[in-house]
Amino acid sequence: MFEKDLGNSDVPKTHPRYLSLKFRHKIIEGMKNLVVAEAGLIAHGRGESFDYILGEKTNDAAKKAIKVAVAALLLAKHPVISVNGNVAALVPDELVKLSKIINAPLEINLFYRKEGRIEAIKRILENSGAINLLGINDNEMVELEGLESNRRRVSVKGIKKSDLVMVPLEDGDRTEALKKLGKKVIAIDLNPVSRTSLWADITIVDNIVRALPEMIKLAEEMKTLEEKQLKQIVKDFDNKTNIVMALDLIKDYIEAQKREAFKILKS
Ligand code: PTJ
Repeated sequence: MFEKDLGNSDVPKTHPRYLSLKFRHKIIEGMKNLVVAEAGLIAHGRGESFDYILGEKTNDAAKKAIKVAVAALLLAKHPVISVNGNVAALVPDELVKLSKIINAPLEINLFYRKEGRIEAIKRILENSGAINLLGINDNEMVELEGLESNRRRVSVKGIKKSDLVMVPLEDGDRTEALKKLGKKVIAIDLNPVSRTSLWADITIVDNIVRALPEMIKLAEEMKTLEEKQLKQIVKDFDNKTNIVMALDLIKDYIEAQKREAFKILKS
């Protein structure tokens, strides 16, 4: 009935915000053991606000983008999944599972460098079954052109040689740099108008905690599709239209909430 692992507060599973609290505590725990950067808490809070105004569920635009993203990952020659602290804390098992199904390595790539973080993230991913993690061996690292942040350091076996990079919860600079280097980019970002969302080829406007399980399910189903069918799925997609759909959803959700709120205020 009560979930003891939610820090010091016992939160009953029946609590209306149970899931949101569960993931909040994963982020807090992650920060305590160096997986998550301090700024990761703020990034998570920003994500929560967008999730709230998207109705906290996977919307139709996101479902469409998820399907296209899976098709693109299955088609890519060298797909890579970039992993930062927040993602590792929230969905380590799912990252490893997806990486294995679509045969795309996980590459740890951090914005905030702090001693011990790479090791902490490596530990959490290996506990979830990851093998051959990239981004942990200094000898393999090179610098991406056109990028000044720590994220410029990438693995020659991973992001450097990739044709497609999936970047969940990313900052805009690297997405822009990756695009300028000719890579295809899949973003998972709750903010439909972040620079990452706008620069990406395929933008999944959804919470990573819902998007990844959905991607795993679809990847299992779609891996038997023929190349021609996968290509058609990618070809039929228009990212701009999809972002507009996500924005319209926010607008409609807020309108509906406004009506509901005024009913309560009146009574
Ligand atoms: O671990 P590091 O050092 O690589 O740092 C990771 C963070 C996330 C701290 C860093 O990349 C950062 O500061 O990111 P930003 O610029 O705050 O962008 C994060 C984006 O992810 C924002 O647009 C948020 O709305 C979005 N976001 C936050 N939580 C989620 C999310 N999107 C999907 N799912 C979430 N759970």
